[in-house]
Amino acid sequence: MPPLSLDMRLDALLDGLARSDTAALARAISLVENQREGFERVLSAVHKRLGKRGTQRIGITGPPGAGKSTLTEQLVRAYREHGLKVAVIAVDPTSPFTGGALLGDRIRMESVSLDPGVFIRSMATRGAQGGLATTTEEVADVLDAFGFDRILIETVGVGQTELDVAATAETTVLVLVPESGDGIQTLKAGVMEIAELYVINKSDRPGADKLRQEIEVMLGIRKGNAFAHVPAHQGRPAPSNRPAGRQAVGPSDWESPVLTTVASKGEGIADLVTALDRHHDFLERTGKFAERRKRRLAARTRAVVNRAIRQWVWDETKAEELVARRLDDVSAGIRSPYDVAAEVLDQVRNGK
Ligand SMILES: Nc1nc2c(ncn2[C@@H]2O[C@H](COP(=O)(O)OP(=O)(O)O)[C@@H](O)[C@H]2O)c(=O)[nH]1
Ligand SMILES: [Mg+2]
Repeated sequence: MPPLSLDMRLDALLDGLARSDTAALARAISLVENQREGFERVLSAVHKRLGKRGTQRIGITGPPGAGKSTLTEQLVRAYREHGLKVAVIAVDPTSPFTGGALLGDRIRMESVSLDPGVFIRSMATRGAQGGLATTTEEVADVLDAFGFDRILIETVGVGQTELDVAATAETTVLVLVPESGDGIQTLKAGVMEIAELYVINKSDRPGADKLRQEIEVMLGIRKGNAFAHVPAHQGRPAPSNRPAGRQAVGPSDWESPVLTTVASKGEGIADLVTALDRHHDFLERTGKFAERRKRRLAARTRAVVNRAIRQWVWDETKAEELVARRLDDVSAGIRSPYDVAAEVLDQVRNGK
């Protein structure tokens, strides 16, 4: 028999996905993760099955050791008890190899990973040209189309890449611990703002209540004097001590709840599930779900164009050759990288 053509192999893969074959799912994810030939066709085929079933994508972010994996495992259990199928994507931008630092988490998740209604996948930087966030989102699409009801995206920490990854989910949970108390002011700008839900895990330890109050004050949920020193925004008096720029909460606003959990004992998980459902309903009810989805699809289309252009320029035009030819000049200071880049662009524009 002659070897199967790429088209035939992709057809078989898509058939397998349609038949809910888990082996096909694993192959499809590898194809997408490593951007191997034909991955765009798979994603394109998968797209028409998205956005119809009310799948929830949940980002779980926070400093290392906060208990994200423990919490994720508990959420998986809770959702399974509700009869929902759950996928977990564990993302580690610091590890060059898939699996690396997350192996420990994987082993711990074995209690849930033998369940066919659960799918766990680690992702690292490998193959993620054009951004780990885009690749994560594409893998989530495959899982979504396959029929998982909840997709949990856990990151190892709170670096920029991890925040970008978490932002691809429509609900982002920031997990902190009582020990974070002294640190929340020093957390990188953007970390505290990203979350729709705050979880203070390890609340079996002292300081959980204090941290909750601090976060609530910071969010403007609770009156306090944490922002007393902040001048009213643009001369307007800040209503009820809300931080400048934060509006009073109306029906179309979401007030991020601050929950406490003891993930290692399963405490507070039911409330977390309820809060996650509430946020999902909120997004649907206010039309923000559709709005966000559209925004993300526009961003994705741009990202795909960027990735394709980049690949095309370096793999299929003579750009690389020109760079190599000019390197001695650049090194000697005769030409700058900017001169050469302009020359590359000219060459590409002229179809060479
Ligand atoms: N005391 C206490 N320990 C916890 C709790 N949740 C998780 N841990 C422990 O904290 C450590 C780090 O948890 P892990 O889930 O790996 O954190 P991650 O790095 O954020 O994923 C593990 O030893 C957990 O058993 C909790 O609620 N209370
Ligand atoms: Mg972890």
